[in-house]
Amino acid sequence: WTGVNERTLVAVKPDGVQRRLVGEIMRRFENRGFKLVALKLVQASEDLLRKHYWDLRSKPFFRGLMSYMSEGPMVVMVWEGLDVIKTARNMLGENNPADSLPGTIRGDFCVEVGRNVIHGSDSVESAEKEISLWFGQNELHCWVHNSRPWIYN
Ligand code: DGI
Repeated sequence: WTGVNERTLVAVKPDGVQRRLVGEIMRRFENRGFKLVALKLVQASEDLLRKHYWDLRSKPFFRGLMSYMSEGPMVVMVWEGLDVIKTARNMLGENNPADSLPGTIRGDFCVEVGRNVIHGSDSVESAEKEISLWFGQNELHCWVHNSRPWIYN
């Protein structure tokens, strides 16, 4: 069971919460076999969002992105499992929903990059950074997934 402890940060953005997609999105991650280790509803501060999207600070859409992400609460979660970072990105679809295949979250639920419903970490480094930004150590739960032997061989 090496590698099954990989973690990623997934966040349902304010549009996803408003559009009542939280349950549907969580169901997809549960059904896939991933383990939920942290979860909260949060109205992100500007400071937090700035840190989260620091790499995009010089992009022309940055101000719009900050305001979009502040428009309401988000559901932020950490999912754990084998290759979860890459698999979650595949489940999300492409950054631009128009390039996202049907069956992916963005491919099924949105049409515009500026309202693309969900975030997922894109690498081990960004997952670690984002998880520590959004969650305290005591909010990350260690528990045994009792279906583990039926998901991993
Ligand atoms: O990791 P992703 O969310 O797939 O993509 P990213 O880290 O390059 O961009 C982060 C978010 O920034 C993305 O989910 C939506 C927004 N964004 C990225 N490119 C554009 C954009 N927003 C607008 N309006 N226009 C863009 O070209």
